[in-house]
Amino acid sequence: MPYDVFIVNVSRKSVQVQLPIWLTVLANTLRLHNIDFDAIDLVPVDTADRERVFRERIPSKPAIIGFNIMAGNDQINQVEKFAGIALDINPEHIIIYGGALPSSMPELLLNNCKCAYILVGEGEKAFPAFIRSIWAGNFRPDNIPGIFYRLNGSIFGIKPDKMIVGARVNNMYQLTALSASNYESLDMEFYIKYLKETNQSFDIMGSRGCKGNCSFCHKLVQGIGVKSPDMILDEMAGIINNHDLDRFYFVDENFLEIKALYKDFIVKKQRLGMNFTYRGQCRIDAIDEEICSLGRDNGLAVVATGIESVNQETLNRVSKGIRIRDVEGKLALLRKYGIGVSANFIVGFPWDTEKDYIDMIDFIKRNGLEKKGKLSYLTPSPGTRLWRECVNNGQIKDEWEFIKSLGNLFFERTINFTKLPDEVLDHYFNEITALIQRPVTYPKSDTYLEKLSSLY
Ligand code: B12
Repeated sequence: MPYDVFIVNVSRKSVQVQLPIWLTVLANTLRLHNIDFDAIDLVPVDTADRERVFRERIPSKPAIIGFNIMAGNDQINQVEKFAGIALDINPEHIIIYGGALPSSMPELLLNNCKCAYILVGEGEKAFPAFIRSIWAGNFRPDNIPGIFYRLNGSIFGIKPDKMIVGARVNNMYQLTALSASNYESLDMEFYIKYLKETNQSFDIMGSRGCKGNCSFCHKLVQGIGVKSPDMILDEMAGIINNHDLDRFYFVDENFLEIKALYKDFIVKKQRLGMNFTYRGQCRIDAIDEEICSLGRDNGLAVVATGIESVNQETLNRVSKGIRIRDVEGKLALLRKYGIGVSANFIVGFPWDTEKDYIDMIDFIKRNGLEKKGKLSYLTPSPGTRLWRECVNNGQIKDEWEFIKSLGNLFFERTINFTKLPDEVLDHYFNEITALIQRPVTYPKSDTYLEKLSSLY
């Protein structure tokens, strides 16, 4: 085994601390594949100490070093900095990037970044296969779908066109034990104490993928993969028993929407006599009496959903596939059952007018959504149709420079697509945000405040 393996979580500029789900999944799959590795999580480390800690942990002997990157919040620049430090220690270190951003633009990143390889899509099978391939002396792993690399100025690699993890069952993929989370490599005390201090829920993943095809959203995989309810409940029981935390947030887009999964989850939860509350996400049109009544009696505290715009024409133009007149009925249903809502809206569609924003304000007030949601600026995110359009029409001139400059993604205006002056768009953004934004509870301990305040 000539190369040791490291997976590194580099912080991003954010007002929140987030436990890296991706790292828990890679840690789990490496263990199941009997591959020894070290996880370096820089988030719990004091900001001023991160570089020193990283330098101490990276060996001088050549190693495989993996980083995750999401678009925005300066993360690409942070990752590049630490990848650069690793290469300073030994230029023969093999750097590989994975996650949403590298998956969305592998060629661009390989041409501009310090990484030698990029993993596009899911990592559960491809990452262990990549490591074994390097161990075997094969530095051109052409037979592993998803692995991209640069050679003599050209880029090689095959993008997986469907989910490659899990077995296909009917229209979906059943995720296996490979996709479970293993938390052993993380400083769980750091993350759990933060959640308790800020009264937040523990992020958990029940499924991956989305059937939607919105122009502004990037999909990591084609298809939907689901964990079995037993697997999900087992992960939840671990958190409840080991950390005395019984509030969860299903971060996957579809959890409540895959009704068979949700019902099965409830039946098994009841059978196990487990007690917890949770927030779940779904499209608003998936909400019905059955979900509400099942949810109310079984811990569903909040449904998070994207309404995006209150203008039907806009919803049609972005292929949202919902009718605004039905939305008010769905919101009323949630109210009737005493289930909270977190509603997401977007401003900045090219054809938006001031009237759209005045209507949005009315809609929020009429439906009691004050302090119950989030507002975003329409932002081109790498790998989306919107991004392509911006490149084609010259709104994004240099893709690499633009990616590096992405700041507080969705909450900071990057391009004004409307015909309104910037000040007018910003004015409505601020006014609607003040109305709808859920209050954020900030931590009190210095250890968290130091990390967050140094960022924004
Ligand atoms: C859950 C989620 C979140 C959660 C994260 C929770 C958590 N604790 O991790 C929350 C809600 C906090 C979140 C926030 C944001 N998110 Co988000 N999020 C997602 C979502 C729905 C799923 C991601 C996930 O956890 N999947 C499960 C894990 C297992 O998959 P994964 O992370 O992709 O990792 C797999 C592979 O990518 C690969 N892999 C990952 N890393 C690495 C590293 C190496 C070395 C290797 C080899 C492989 C590898 O292997 C893993 C296992 O298969 C995706 C949607 C999507 N389609 O991916 C959006 C998504 C990733 N988010 C996105 C964005 C933009 C954000 C925000 C920046 C938006 C915002 N401003 O609010 C913020 C970040 C805020 C912050 N403060 O940092 C974008 C990223 C776009 C892009 N091209 O980069 C996505 C794709 C949404 C979208 N459709 O636009 N997000």
